Amino acid sequence: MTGTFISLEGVDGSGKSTQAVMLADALRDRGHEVMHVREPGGTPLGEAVRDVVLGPDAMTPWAEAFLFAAARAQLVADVIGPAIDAGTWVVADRFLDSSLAYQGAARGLGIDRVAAVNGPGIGDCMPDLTIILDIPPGAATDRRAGRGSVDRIEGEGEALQESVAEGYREVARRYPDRVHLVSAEGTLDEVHARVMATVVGTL
Ligand code: T5A
Repeated sequence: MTGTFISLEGVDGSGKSTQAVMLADALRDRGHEVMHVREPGGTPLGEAVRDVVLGPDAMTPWAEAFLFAAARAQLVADVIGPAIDAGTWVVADRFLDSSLAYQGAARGLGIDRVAAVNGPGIGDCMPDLTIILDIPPGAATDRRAGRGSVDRIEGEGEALQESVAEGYREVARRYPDRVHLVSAEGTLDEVHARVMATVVGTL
């Protein structure tokens, strides 16, 4: 028996981290073994990459893409792959589609080229379901307001987030069987209900 892999995606501040925790808890309540991971991170290498890639030092778009891909390859090998093989459900706060939307679309590297770079590190370990939390970037920025620190990518402002949002819409058009857009507007419970309806309706 293999597990089920669900990834949550969206622009910065769309509510992914909050909804990932709520989804993991709801799946546990239904009796599933659940692992919750975040990207970049989830392994010692991944956390070190997170510090570098979200830190203040400038880097080229391809350097950024390779760093995210390296962290992802380690997370798949050490954590997600073994968990799926053991029958565990995995809820991921970001996965490959973040790289497709941010580096492939918004940075202009190309969705196909970024997918190709990530392919060897991921193999066949792809999500069974990807939920993109869809919200106007301005509303997501408002949600993040008052949190204090801003990382390098968040600090680039709303124009980048608009391009990311368009990138996610393109990803959803390309992979309609796997990727579902879910409105992230409304209360936490309203968004959670939409997420659960999508999980139950598609898996
Ligand atoms: N990145 C990442 C790439 O460019 N390429 C990649 O391949 C990968 C993996 C990651 C950054 O790296 C980039 C994308 C990112 O810029 P991060 O710290 O993980 O950095 O950044 P985010 O994923 O954007 O995390 P955030 O915490 O900023 O946003 P979330 O997770 O979308 O939102 P969340 O849940 O923390 O909520 C934000 C705030 O809104 C409130 C929450 O309480 C919180 O205060 N909120 C709501 N308020 C009202 N109504 C709701 N429905 C709400 N939902 C949440």
